[in-house]
Amino acid sequence: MKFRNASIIAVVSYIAYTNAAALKGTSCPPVDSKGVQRLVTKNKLMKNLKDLETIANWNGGNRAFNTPGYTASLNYIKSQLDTSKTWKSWTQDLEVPYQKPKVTFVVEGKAYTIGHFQFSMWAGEDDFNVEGEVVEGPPGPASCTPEGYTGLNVTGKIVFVDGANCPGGVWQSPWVHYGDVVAPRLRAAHSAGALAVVVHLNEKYEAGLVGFKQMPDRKDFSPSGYMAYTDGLHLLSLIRRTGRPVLAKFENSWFSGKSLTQNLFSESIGGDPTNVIMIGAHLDSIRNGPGINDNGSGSSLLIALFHALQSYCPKNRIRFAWWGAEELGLYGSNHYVSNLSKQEADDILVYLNFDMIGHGYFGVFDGNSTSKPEDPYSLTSPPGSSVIEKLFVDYLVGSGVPITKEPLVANTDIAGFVELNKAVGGMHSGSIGVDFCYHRKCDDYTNINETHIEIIGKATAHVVSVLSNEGAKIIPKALSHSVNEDGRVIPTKVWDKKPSISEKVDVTVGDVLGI
Ligand SMILES: *[C@@H]1O[C@H](CO)[C@@H](O)[C@H](O)[C@H]1NC(C)=O
Ligand SMILES: *[C@@H]1O[C@H](CO)[C@@H](O)[C@H](O)[C@H]1NC(C)=O
Ligand SMILES: *[C@@H]1O[C@H](CO)[C@@H](O)[C@H](O)[C@H]1NC(C)=O
Ligand SMILES: *[C@@H]1O[C@H](CO)[C@@H](O)[C@H](O)[C@H]1NC(C)=O
Ligand SMILES: CC(=O)N[C@H]1CO[C@H](CO)[C@@H](O)[C@@H]1O
Ligand SMILES: [Zn+2]
Repeated sequence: MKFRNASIIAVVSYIAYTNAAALKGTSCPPVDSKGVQRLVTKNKLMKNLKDLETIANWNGGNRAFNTPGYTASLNYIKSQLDTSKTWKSWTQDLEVPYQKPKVTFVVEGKAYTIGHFQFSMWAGEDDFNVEGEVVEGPPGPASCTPEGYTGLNVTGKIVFVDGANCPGGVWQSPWVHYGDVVAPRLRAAHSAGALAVVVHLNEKYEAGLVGFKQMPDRKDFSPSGYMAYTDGLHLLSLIRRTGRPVLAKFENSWFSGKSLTQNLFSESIGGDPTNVIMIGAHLDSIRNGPGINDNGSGSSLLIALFHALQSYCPKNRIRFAWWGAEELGLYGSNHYVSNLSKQEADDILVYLNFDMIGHGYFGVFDGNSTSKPEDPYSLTSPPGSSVIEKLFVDYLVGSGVPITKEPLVANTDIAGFVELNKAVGGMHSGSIGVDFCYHRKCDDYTNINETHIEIIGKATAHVVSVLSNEGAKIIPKALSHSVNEDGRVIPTKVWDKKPSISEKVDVTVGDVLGI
């Protein structure tokens, strides 16, 4: 009986859907969870990702900020948005500063490829140009402490150290934390009087170094870099075989510039403009690869939802945002938030974020999160966030899907909206430790589990439908506080250490070594 009713409803809503399309928005049904879910399918989600991958392949292998691949990704989505008569779309320009290091390491006339630990807090301040003898450092973990250098005179020399994990260091295969392996070595070599230090990447660190924990202090940061495993073996055999000092020239200089990029938006023309449901994902990739899980997967979900929602007239207005320059430090979303007028800020009811939803676990952002002093990236969830969390959790639990509580962190596009005290939520399926291809070239189409992304897609379809229909009743509205002399809202800093260009971007072996 129940089943029979359900199928009748399904037929009715299908008719409503075709009518709505025919009427081109003159009259159409409110968003219906089941109907939207039906239209968010794995085929559609995967098709968008295939297209984004093709775009990366045609544009030098990535879709990063300030590259043709980003522009092509933006145009690809925009051309789809522009087909709608019931939604309006626009872009927002922003100027983003960036820096690029140029590192050279030449040993007896042979140039070795060196990765720069480019994203320390002091990026840009460490131009150097040194010349000296290259010597082998203490073996293995001994180079993690100053004591390891006992009996070894490295004063004025470039020390080449093994990159094995340090005692107590965390190694989430295949990743190893930068802070755990690199920072102690830089400190130790520096205190032993070395002129410079080059870390020989361990062959086990297939994916490289990542993370921004325990950054070295400026005073510990002597000229430094890392070398790939095979290159390092070559250098070692050279040092060992020549019975005389081996000289190297080690140089680094930074190039700084500014470049324009865009955020892309689309919103329903209909729907209550004073209770806007915002849904965002970042569109840029890192430079090392096509960025299909990170974060093409979130962008794909937004495209699929956009198409699915064309059949409905949202009760509360729905606005999608594809952010630019996230990977450089959340520039796109922060710019958007800080350019809102008081009215525009007040009109936003909630913000949902989707990035890296292609495989791993089913992480739902914690709506009751509190910021912890020991974790500078942790955030306190604004009021209403637990309502959003519950919508996701109830849906997923009801579908028999296991859930992981995902802490609310400042290094996502959510941060700007937390600073407006807006209810936030969304899903995330894990990065380091779950996604072997995180920030690597292999983050391509085949890195996506289509069952996984579909489950998250349908859960989101459901939550967006509920929020579009009842959001104004179930979410407390956060009104903005003060405005500056230009009439723009002043976000309340929840975190004074927001990722900057130097901190946000992970240290990977990628850019330089191309893996
Ligand atoms: C270490 O080497 C430097 C440079 O070769 C030299 O000036 C210094 O005296 C040496 N220190 C010791 C303790 O041998
Ligand atoms: C800031 O917002 C105003 C409208 O409120 C808009 O006219 C202007 O173009 C925006 N500026 C940027 C840089 O996006
Ligand atoms: C979040 O906190 C609220 C209020 O303290 C509580 O009612 C709710 O059960 C909590 N939700 C979760 C998912 O922990
Ligand atoms: C794909 O994801 C689903 C849902 O998380 C999981 O059950 C399945 O094992 C995954 N498949 C692979 C090949 O990992
Ligand atoms: C930093 C990064 O590369 N990308 C983001 C992709 O999305 C997840 C979830 O929002 C973020 O944690 C990552 O920072
Ligand atoms: Zn990323």
